[in-house]
Amino acid sequence: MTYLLHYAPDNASLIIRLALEEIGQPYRTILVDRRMQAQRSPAYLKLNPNGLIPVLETPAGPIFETGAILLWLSEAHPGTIAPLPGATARAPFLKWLFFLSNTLHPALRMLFYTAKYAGPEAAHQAALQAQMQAEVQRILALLEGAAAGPFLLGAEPSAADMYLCCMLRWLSIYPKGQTAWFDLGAFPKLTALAAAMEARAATHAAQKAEGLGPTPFTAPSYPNPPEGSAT
Ligand SMILES: N[C@@H](CCC(=O)N[C@@H](CS)C(=O)NCC(=O)O)C(=O)O
Repeated sequence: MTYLLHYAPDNASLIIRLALEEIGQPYRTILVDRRMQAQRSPAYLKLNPNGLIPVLETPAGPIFETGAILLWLSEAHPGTIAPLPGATARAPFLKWLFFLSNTLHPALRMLFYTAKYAGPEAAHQAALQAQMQAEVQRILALLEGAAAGPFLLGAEPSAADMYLCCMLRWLSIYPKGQTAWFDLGAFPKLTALAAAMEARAATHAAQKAEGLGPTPFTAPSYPNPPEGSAT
């Protein structure tokens, strides 16, 4: 069976693409055209009633939620993108995976979709932006202190690194024109982690597929994808 990844360029589906590339499993992709709001089409809502990207179609059915997809893939392909159950690094892996998914990713969503959370008032939106910027700085300082190096858990990359590097990328470039507050260089271990992930063949494949440019994590630029658009 070939997996089918419902994706939009430079969306959270990028994390799943990196994981599939690391696993080395054949997969196909299908564009969710955000310019047409295809994530809200009846057909897509049957796959993910939240109308969010990504969805991965698997023999177990369609899975949504990035963290859940990563965990499912790590179980379906043991020893590829996560420490095995029972290994010393398994508990830290789960801890950081859930932390990224439950804490950092929602903070990014509030930065990127501020009106959805703060409503139409400019002052409310500015307050939420400021609060989430401070929250992201706190989270990244915590990860900077915890990262074993070169990857979060040590010598081997895991799905948690793929998740983190994509979020570091997005913080550098989104929302357009509002990223002056963010400086990856303030976090040397996370910068080294991003550089280590950038050197991997899986990243090169994702760069090519989604037009991510030469340094997608350490010094990202806006994508120039062969199809679709990021927003
Ligand atoms: N909790 C979701 C969040 C996914 C998410 O935020 N996806 C964004 C793209 S990166 C999306 O679908 N945005 C479209 C929209 O909000 O309409 C997950 O982990 O998969």
